[in-house]
Amino acid sequence: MRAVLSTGSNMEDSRAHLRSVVEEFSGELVAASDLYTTAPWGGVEQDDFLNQVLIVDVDESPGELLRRCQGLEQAARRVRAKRWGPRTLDVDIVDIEGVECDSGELTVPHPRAHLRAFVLVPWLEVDPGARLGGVSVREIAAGLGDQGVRRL
Ligand code: PH2
Ligand code: MG
Ligand code: MG
Repeated sequence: MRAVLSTGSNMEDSRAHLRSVVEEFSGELVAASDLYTTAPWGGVEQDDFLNQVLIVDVDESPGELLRRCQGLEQAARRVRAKRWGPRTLDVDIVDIEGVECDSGELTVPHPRAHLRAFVLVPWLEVDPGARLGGVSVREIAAGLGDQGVRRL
């Protein structure tokens, strides 16, 4: 099962937090984007984020993948203080090939991915032909304009 993950951090050693996800999936990694510095999305005043997109090929169900992502967030001692606020590590499932689900626990494709250049721009770097809900990611990203996403 091929999945697109978006990772983000704007607290502590953000590079190390993002690296922990690459290491967790090292044997299943298809592609990893460069790191991007990104202006905070969502209206909360906070430090810029570091974001990355990973494409992984895993031998597990969407629910199992979700729990693995949550385990990584817990390992980074993530606290859910504020919606869209600062975090040590966020690991989101953006898309899973051939899967659509809305279980309350997990919604795939990610319901806000199409609004977030910090997800779409790194995704395009590793998969220029990417599609989200049947629509070209390149076209969606072009419609968003400049959200302050810069490749490091
Ligand atoms: N994550 C959020 C809210 N806002 N902004 C950027 N630039 N990057 C993020 O990863 C991010 C955000 C909550 O998931
Ligand atoms: Mg998120
Ligand atoms: Mg999340």
